[in-house]
Amino acid sequence: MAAELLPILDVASRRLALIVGEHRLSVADLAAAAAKHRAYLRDLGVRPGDRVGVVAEGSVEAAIALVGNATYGVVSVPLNPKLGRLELDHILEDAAPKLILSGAAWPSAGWERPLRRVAFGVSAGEVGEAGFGDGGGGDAEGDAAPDRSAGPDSPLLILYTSGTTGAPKGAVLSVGNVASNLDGLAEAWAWSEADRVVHALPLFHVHGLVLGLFGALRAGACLHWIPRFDPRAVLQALAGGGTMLFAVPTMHHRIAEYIEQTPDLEPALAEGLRSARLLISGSAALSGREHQRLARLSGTGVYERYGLTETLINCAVRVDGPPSPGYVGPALPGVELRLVDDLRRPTIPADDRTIGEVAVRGPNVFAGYLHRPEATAEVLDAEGWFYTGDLATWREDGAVRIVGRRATDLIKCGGYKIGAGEVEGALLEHPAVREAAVIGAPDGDLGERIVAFVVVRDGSARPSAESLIDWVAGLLAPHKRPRAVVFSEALPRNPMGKVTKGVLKEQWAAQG
Ligand code: MCA
Ligand code: AMP
Repeated sequence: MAAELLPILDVASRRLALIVGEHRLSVADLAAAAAKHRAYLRDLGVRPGDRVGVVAEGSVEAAIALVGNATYGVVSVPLNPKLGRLELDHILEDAAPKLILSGAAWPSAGWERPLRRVAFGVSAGEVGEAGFGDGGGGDAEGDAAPDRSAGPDSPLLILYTSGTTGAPKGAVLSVGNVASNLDGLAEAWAWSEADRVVHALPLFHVHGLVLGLFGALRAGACLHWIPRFDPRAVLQALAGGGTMLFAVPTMHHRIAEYIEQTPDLEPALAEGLRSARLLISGSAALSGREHQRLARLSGTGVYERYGLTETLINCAVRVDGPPSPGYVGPALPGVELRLVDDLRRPTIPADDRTIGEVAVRGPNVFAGYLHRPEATAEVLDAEGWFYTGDLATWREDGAVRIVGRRATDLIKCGGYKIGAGEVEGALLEHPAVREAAVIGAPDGDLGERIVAFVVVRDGSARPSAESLIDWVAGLLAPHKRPRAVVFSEALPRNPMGKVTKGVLKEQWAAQG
């Protein structure tokens, strides 16, 4: 089954499958690279079902490793190459990968803990060689065959995701979760082998990895992956034949700004957004203002879809109708969705007004968090309903409008989910910090920006805001760093002693 996730790799075709920088891999090239990768793992003693860490850096090698792992039936644990010490320690302990595949530059200097690190199995130089892919999908001597033994319940990925409290949890996603979800999306988006997806997302989260890499390949389409986001590079890729764009709202915002603020932009690039057939936004809400601006710049507008790491994509605006600003569309085919009240009863009428929590059920919903049955039981009930924590209304035609989140301690910054507690924990490790509270403040570019309120132990030895920001960026992935630090004498607390984050938000809004 793991090999069946990407059936395109069974046919040694010369069609283009993957573009990364100067590398252009045909389907046959990618199939041969995956076969070589499997043989490499096999010779290292890795077997289907084992867990393998993949440092998901911005390189063609990393993309090949993730595809190769999927065809071999090993469980990938994609790692942000910039994970800080606290997160990496935790993930390695929790997921205990048999080995970690990475480029030579990882981990960065200063890492002391032993790691079972090995180089990627296929180098970028090799895939460019003439005739590399002529052997097809795994028939050459010494290659390891694709794994066809596992069923839809076999784990495929463990993706770490932040929660309101504690360290990130490993969401275990199966082959069936991914395959069924991608097929639902293919239907909603009329996604086919005629498409070329463009994206500039990291490969360690659902959006870039599951939708962008596996999704494009499963649909038989080509992926043009830009490992480091740059608005100009995205426009060039679209103008050069891209038909679909996957991006988080921050990227859409920056693309629009770039077009509007570059007076001498080549007309061909300015046309990039217009030439794509489908612009998709997800991972966070796209504001009405951005919807309007992008509709003007693209002619078609942006289609939103909504999901979570634990459930993959739940809703998508269908491409057989117009974009629907403010709505994330109806549930995907195969996904059951309902809105529930505070007691988790499905009492919320489809009146586009009454707010409830989104609950979903279906083959897209994960099996649980690794080693965390209690955390799993909090979100997944005995009947298979997953409670998302997202608040929404819905219409009679099923269209869902996300209006907020239950937890104030979850922040979406640039499309990344960040638990306030994790950032507070990192700040509290600083010797000068006595108390810390973190909020997500509205931000036109990032959606929300992380603002830290800090009480120091000794007012006469106050560290600079920059040094505290750098401190967090060293312990955690840099995207979890505060963008601003406010030093306070004391934190506002309620009678129970809990920090009142609402007061901090008001304080920030007043001073901003
Ligand atoms: C900055 N950097 C630092 C520091 N400050 N490094 C060390 N110390 C510091 N103090 C580094 C960063 O690591 C980064 O390096 C570079 O400087 C720029 O960082 P930053 O300013 O954070 O980047 P940005 O410009 O704000 O990034 C915006 C972005 C990014 C490109 C939109 O947020 C992004 O890629 N978002 C995608 C998130 C995503 O994929 N979410 C999907 C989740 P370097 O450049 O070398 O890295 S899946 C999901 O949500 C569900 C399922 C769904 O619905 O999709
Ligand atoms: P993650 O855990 O990183 O997978 O983030 C999942 C969360 O992203 C969801 O619970 C939502 O809060 C948010 N999200 C994803 N897509 C959208 C969207 N189109 N509109 C609003 N919020 C979204």
